[in-house]
Amino acid sequence: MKRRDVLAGSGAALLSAGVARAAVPGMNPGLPQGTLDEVALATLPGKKPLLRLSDRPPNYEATMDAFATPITPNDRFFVRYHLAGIPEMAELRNWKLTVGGDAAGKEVSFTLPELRSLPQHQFVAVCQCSGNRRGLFQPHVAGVEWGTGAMGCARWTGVRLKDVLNRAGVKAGALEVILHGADGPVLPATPDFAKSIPMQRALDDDTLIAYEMNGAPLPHLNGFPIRLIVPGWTATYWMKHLNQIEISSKPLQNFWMAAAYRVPAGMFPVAHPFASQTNAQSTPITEIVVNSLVTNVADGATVKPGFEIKGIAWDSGSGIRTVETSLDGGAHWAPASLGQDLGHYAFRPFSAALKAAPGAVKVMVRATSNAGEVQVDKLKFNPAGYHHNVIQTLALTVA
Ligand SMILES: Nc1nc2c(c(=O)[nH]1)N[C@H]1C(S)=C(S)[C@@H](COP(=O)(O)O)O[C@H]1N2
Ligand SMILES: [Mo]
Repeated sequence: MKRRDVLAGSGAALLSAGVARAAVPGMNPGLPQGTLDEVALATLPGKKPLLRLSDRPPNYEATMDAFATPITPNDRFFVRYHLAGIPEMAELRNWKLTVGGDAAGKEVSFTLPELRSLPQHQFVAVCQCSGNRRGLFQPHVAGVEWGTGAMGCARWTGVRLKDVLNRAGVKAGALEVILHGADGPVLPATPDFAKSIPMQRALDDDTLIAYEMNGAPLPHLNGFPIRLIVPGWTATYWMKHLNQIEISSKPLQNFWMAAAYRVPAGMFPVAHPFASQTNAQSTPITEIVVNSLVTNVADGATVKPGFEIKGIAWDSGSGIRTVETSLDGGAHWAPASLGQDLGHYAFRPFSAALKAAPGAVKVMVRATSNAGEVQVDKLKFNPAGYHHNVIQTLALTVA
């Protein structure tokens, strides 16, 4: 039996019951065969069916139709955990946030009502796992073999992280803000999940502690009662069940900063480098790369003449300038129409009529950000499988 089956609890029972399972329709054929064989639609408490990649910890991605709207519904939002010790709702209701650390003026704590009494802010932003599309890497790399659904876009409501930090007081030598969540390892030997962000990003007006997602309390598995929102950065910093913040004069040195979530130095240029965690070889993954996804038709489908291709595009927060389609292998590009603008951190819908004669056609789609960043023709290979934003090509038949 494979290790994943052993760990998967009820999933393992299903598999060993000898249920012959066909691959879920619409799954990207570029995923590793083992993933195509094992992934199933499954329902977590409070959620509609999602694609289950693992159960302990729960790693479930959204199905493509969850992206038909630029806001992803809470019950269809993906779920990603590193560790399987997730506190129950009853425990989380007695929640308290403490803020301290060696570069804090004093230690302070907040109950949820106290937090809610601070000035409220909200915006729409994409929450995307660094490893979204890892399963499409060629050659395949180790890690959760995500397809295209380890992401979602929501309206987040909460308070500015800087307002909370200022209650404790930020001393002159403050370098990083360290974030802890209430979840933890099941076995004490596993390193606890803690992350840090640079001071500049922590004091940014757009860095929020959110208590609402799309107008409702955060779902249990998306971080109830509060999580950090670092719009424009990949979701590894978006600490769920946030219960402890340290204002620190030293860089956080743990597995999750020093070994995981790093990309080769210089491979992905960013506007604001994470200097205190960068070395000659590598740097933490931070700003999301420009990307797009066709959401109303899967590779290999047959469509009617004049079919309207629909999808979403997003980047790290400059906003989307254009989405274009090409029917001739990238020699010519035609602009798609952009839809509703929910803010520069949000999914931007697009649509384009497929002007192709009956028969086989290969449709390429690429997005360009307002910062001038374009999706790549060729994968920027990195061993951890991050930042996959290769131009999507769909083989369609018009009939
Ligand atoms: N407490 C806690 N927060 C966390 C994580 C985690 O394992 N524990 N994983 C991070 C990662 S890597 C991702 S991709 C997002 C996933 O957010 P979601 O489960 O709400 O979709 O949460 C981030 N915050
Ligand atoms: Mo992630």
